[in-house]
Amino acid sequence: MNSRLLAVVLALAATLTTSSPILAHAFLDHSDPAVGSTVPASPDVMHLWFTQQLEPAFSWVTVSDQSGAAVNDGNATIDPSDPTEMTVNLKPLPPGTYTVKWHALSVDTHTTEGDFNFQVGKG
Ligand SMILES: [Cu+2]
Repeated sequence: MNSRLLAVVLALAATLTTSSPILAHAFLDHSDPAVGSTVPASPDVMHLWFTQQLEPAFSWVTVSDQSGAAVNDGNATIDPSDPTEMTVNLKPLPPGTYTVKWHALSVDTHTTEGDFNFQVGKG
């Protein structure tokens, strides 16, 4: 194989490996409380739904207040009957802004992560 052909093959391989698997990754589909939403009262539980099934041992979520203190009560759990749903209990939340950070390992072995805010209003 001459060097010009090799360069073309390598460029094509790079394109395929960076673009093709993206649709298969587990991204956040929606949550409750919803991304960016304001809820009137402290929710007992945070639900996150993903676009793909998750590996429970390597997927987690934390919820923190504006000082950075964790307000999730225990670790996240993945619903065995619906492995696209991750749930975490919450401590009682005073009015304020909260940050949700999630990390997901999907069943195709790809990891993704992200964060978003929601607010608890004054009721
Ligand atoms: Cu993937």
